[in-house]
Amino acid sequence: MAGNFSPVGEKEVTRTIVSEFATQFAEYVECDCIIVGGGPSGLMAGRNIAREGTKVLIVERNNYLGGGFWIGGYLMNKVTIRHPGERILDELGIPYREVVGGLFVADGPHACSKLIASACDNGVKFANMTIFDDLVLKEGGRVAGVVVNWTPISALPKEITCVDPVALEATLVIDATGHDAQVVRKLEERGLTTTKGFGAMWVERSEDLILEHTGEVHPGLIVTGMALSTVYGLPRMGPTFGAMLLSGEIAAKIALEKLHEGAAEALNIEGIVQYLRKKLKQVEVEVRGDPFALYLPQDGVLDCARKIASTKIQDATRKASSRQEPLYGEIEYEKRRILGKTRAFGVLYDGLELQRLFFELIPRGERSLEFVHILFTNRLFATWDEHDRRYHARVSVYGIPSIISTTGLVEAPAKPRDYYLLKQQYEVLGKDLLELKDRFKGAFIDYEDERLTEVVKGYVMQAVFYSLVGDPFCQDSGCRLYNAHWQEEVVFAQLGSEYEFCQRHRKLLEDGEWASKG
Ligand code: 48F
Repeated sequence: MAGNFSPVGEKEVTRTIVSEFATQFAEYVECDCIIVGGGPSGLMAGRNIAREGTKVLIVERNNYLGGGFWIGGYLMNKVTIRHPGERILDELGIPYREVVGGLFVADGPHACSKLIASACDNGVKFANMTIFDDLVLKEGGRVAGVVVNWTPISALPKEITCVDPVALEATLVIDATGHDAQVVRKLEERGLTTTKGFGAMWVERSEDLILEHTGEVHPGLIVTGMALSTVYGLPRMGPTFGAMLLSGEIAAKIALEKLHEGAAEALNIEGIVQYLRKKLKQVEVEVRGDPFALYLPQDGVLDCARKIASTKIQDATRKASSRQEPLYGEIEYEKRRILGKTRAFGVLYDGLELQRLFFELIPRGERSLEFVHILFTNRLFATWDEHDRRYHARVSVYGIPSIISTTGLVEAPAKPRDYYLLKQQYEVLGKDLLELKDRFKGAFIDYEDERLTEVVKGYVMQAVFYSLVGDPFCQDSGCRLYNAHWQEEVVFAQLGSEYEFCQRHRKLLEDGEWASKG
């Protein structure tokens, strides 16, 4: 007899679990942010970071999420919050009651489940029953991910569980493991930091101190919640949770600021437009805005995301002849980027293919050299060089359209030779690379560099000259059209030289019969 439920059987159920889990896991092998610990501070941080469209994974060793937030203390499930923490209860829609002035109480299960639900609603993904085991450390000791294993494996005797862990990469990691401060402790084991161990209880002081100390403790690693008391020797606080929620909120703010570094924000488009109008008097200059928002129809987003994902360079030493079909996660990532919900980190694209894609976004009637379409992006791209048979990062690719990369400007031209020599030493010694950058301050263009707009003007002029005379470059190292390969050359050509353009190019600009629009 037919039942009420759909006629699907065991195999479909199993296949669904396996494939859905595998797809999600594969996607989250590379994240913007990994949070270790799904207690109140980790959940709050994750919720607020994911709310901005950022890719966040919470790694939790238990099956259940929530850490100590289910229970107030002494196995009693009423949680207390001191003012101003009730603001977060309001934000999450958690019912509560003021008991005495400034002290609020809520039901643990209600508060905790609402916080978990809000994290999920905002797009946080979870790897539960997953235990943090170690860190991924890259150049200069920067934290670049976590090594994890299944929790049950760590609980079994070694002789029956010789199972290697796996690693997940992230731009940022947050330690939200509570009193254990497991992530920071790993750094300590490696001699990269020290922890003090948490102090005795003092509720009135500890909450403020936790908020004050929330922040980055090491490049790429932020700490939130009770882990801070272990790191800095702050008093423990007992069963009150306002500081956990507010510390998570602060950690999210700091993480988002860090994640936004390297974006094109520092570029003053209006300043560039004024410059172009001054230099090219007869030319109409127009700012169009985000080409995806303008020219990509809603139903074209997925296809465009797939195409962009397939321009990703997997290996800088292998020329990609036929592109592989990108993974689901890579397409989703590009979709979020197109919709302006996240940014590119560490992804390298094929510049010429990217240009071809952007070409398709240009209105048909404008696909000629009469129009100088210039597109700014913070995507990092590269072009293949037959000489040494590898891809090289580039600041710009000229054509229709010309694309200029703000991250390329930082990453593509080589830094001073001494910098690389010292960098090797710093890496061997595990020293802070930021300190090294400080030593070379001004010698190269960096993220959020206030000289960025000025420098980009030269690249915009290269794009203009490409359209005008078919050659964007000049041999004169003091001319803004010089094709610089070293940062020192960029700084000289764009900022240091006594003249802007060489005689020939200046004359071309002055005499130019500009018929094009832009
Ligand atoms: O302990 P926990 O709730 O940390 P929190 O967010 O909040 C602290 C309060 O609960 C309370 C307090 C203030 O009122 O004193 O203690 O700072 O949540 C920490 C989470 O991290 C997980 C752990 O299971 C818990 O859910 N965790 C700890 N170590 C690991 C881990 C690990 N190695 N791998 C994965 N998860």
